[in-house]
Amino acid sequence: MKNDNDSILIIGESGVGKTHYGAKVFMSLLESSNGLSMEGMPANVEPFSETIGSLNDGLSASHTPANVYVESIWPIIDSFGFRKNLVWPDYGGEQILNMVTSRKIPDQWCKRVTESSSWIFMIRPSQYRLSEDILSKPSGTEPEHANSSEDNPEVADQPRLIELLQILLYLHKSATSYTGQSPKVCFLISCWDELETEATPADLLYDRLPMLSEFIHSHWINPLILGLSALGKALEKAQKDHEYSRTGPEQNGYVVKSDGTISSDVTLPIQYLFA
Ligand SMILES: Nc1nc2c(ncn2[C@@H]2O[C@H](COP(=O)(O)OP(=O)(O)OP(=O)(O)O)[C@@H](O)[C@H]2O)c(=O)[nH]1
Ligand SMILES: [Mg+2]
Repeated sequence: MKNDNDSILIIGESGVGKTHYGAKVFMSLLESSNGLSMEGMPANVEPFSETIGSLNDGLSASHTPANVYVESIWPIIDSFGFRKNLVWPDYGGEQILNMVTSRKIPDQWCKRVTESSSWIFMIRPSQYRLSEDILSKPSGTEPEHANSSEDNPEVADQPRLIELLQILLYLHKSATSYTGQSPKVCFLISCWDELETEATPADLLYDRLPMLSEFIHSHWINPLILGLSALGKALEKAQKDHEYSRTGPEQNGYVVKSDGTISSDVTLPIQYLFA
């Protein structure tokens, strides 16, 4: 039987955790204990195989080169027996930043945005500065992966993320104006373990990025906002975490549901989008 293809567009700037999440989803699909599982041979797994190898060794993997865009195709089955081919992308997050700062959308990205019916919009709060931080902290104190642009280094983080969402929504709406269908979106707050909070994902977003949170709530009546710790803890690139390696990546990592409860099934965001 032929499966339908279903593309989830993963949207996230550099360093939000796209590649590690992709690798973790892939590994979870191979376990039968989750709501979604792999049924059949995945195609083009290379984008994630290096990261899977690193995680098995208790190491963090590298940044994806800026010009790379690759798609892996995973034949999946859900708990009701529905099958599809999940098309999962990986790319260098600079491509997202460049679209916002240059306001030029490459044709391939237009196609991806307009043809996808579901988006996972990844946000890593520790990468962004609130406006008061910009006034109080000297530049140079940003985390390793802070997103900046040579063209426009000081575009504040929240307006930039809002502008990104507006561009994507505009593109999607222009292409689907006859159906009026807007994409299903999951806002995924990544690297949750580094936030050290008991808040629900929606409250955390409002607390850390209030302007972005207001924008999201003004556009979606009941937005799906979840937390994610793909790794469960921070890993180093050179220093192996033997405990992580011994227990295995499968035993680490979780999703924080809307009500603040934890699930070890990192495929939950996909299940919600497909529901
Ligand atoms: N603490 C913690 N760190 C994480 C988690 N997921 C990813 N990271 C770290 O975040 C950094 C960036 O993760 P990547 O998956 O490479 O991010 P990316 O979005 O693919 O970035 P680009 O390839 O640059 O676009 C890496 O150093 C990871 O080790 C997590 O769940 N918790
Ligand atoms: Mg990457």
